[in-house]
Order: sequence, then C-alpha cells, then structure tokens
Amino acid sequence: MRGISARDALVVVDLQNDFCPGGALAVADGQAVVPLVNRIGQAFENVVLTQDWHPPGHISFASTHGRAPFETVELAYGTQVLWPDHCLQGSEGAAFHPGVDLRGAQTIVRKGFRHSVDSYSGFVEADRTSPTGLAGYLRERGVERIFVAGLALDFCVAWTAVDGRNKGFEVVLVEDACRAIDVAGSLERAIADMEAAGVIRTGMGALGF
Ligand code: VGL
Ligand code: ZN
Repeated sequence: MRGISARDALVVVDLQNDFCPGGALAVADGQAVVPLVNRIGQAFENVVLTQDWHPPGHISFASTHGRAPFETVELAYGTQVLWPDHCLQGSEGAAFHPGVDLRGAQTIVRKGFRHSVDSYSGFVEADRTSPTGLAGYLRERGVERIFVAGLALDFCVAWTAVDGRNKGFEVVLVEDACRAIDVAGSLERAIADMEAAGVIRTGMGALGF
C-alpha cells in the first residue's frame, strides 16, 4: 500500500457521546476507539468528521412510530431499523466525545438531519439518491483514497466505506479502530458488503499506527 499523502483523507465516523457507553445508543466499548483515532489522525493532512444529527421525531426513532428500539419498519426507501432517540441536533449526546482530539479536522459532515430520511452513510442518504456533498468535497480537494474508522462498524462505518467505493474512492477500513452494534446479524452482513465492494480491510498495526 502506498504511503499516506495529501491524496488521502481520514474519515472519522460518528465519534459522538450517544454512541459511547452512557449514551442513548451506546456501542459496547465505543470510547476505546477515541485514542486510536486521535493517533491515526496525526498521520493525515486531511481529516473529515461525520456527525449523526437528527431533528426531534426523526423517522429513524422507535418513539416516532410507537415501536420498540431495534424493531424494523418499511419506509418508502426500504427497511429502516428503529433506534432509541439519539444524536438530537444540538444536544450533548450529539456532541463529539470529549476525548476526540482532531483539532486539525477540516470539515464536519452532518447527516440524518432531514426528518423523513435517515443517513448511515457519510456520502448518500438512505433514500440512496441524496448526496451529502462529501464526495464532491473530497474530490475537489484532490483526495483519491479514504481511510475509515469510528462508530458503528456495522452501520455508519460500513455504509460510508461502501459508498466511498461507489463514489470511486479507494477505501481502507481500519477495523480495530471501530466498534460494532451487532444486531440481528448486522456485523456479518456489513463485513460481506464491504468485501464485495472492494473495501480494503486492515488494522492499526499493519498500517504502522
Ligand atoms: C448509527 C444507528 C443510527 C451509526 C447512527 O453511527 O452507526 N447507527 N444512527
Ligand atoms: Zn442515527
């Protein structure tokens, strides 16, 4: 693998309080990713953060449908897993984990901000047609390859990685700098989807971090 240069970007996915222990949609051991991502970030000239950012009553919230978290509903754009209310715009839960030290990060891409469309992916919303602008941003800045890490491996990280491939980027998953939710086979499916899309799976050690 070629060395990291200005043609690379680190995409840090959803390192937010609500995805860490004590948060509304806590990912087991999620906080463990924070120091790892801080370390990786130092090697990159280009760092981008994604931030899950939902309005009250968002369509992905179980409470919106009077259902229980982790059930699913069929929406116009397909099957939607229902989540506890999380990452409410402007809330403490939506803030980045206080340990995140990526002061040099250049852009924060917010997603899931439209009431009726979720967005796991940092590139394209769940309707699979509405772009967030991230691909254009990266391309215009000369980025050809992205490294992806963060939370949760089987949802927002995986969808971001696969869509990165769909948008024509080389994609490297730093797998040990991620943690998964793992509900109803989601982790196994996410790994298979990333493999099929040509995402390169590797870890901190192999990359020299
Ligand atoms: C995520 C479920 C709902 C994630 C976001 O960041 O993986 N998962 N919203
Ligand atoms: Zn969400």
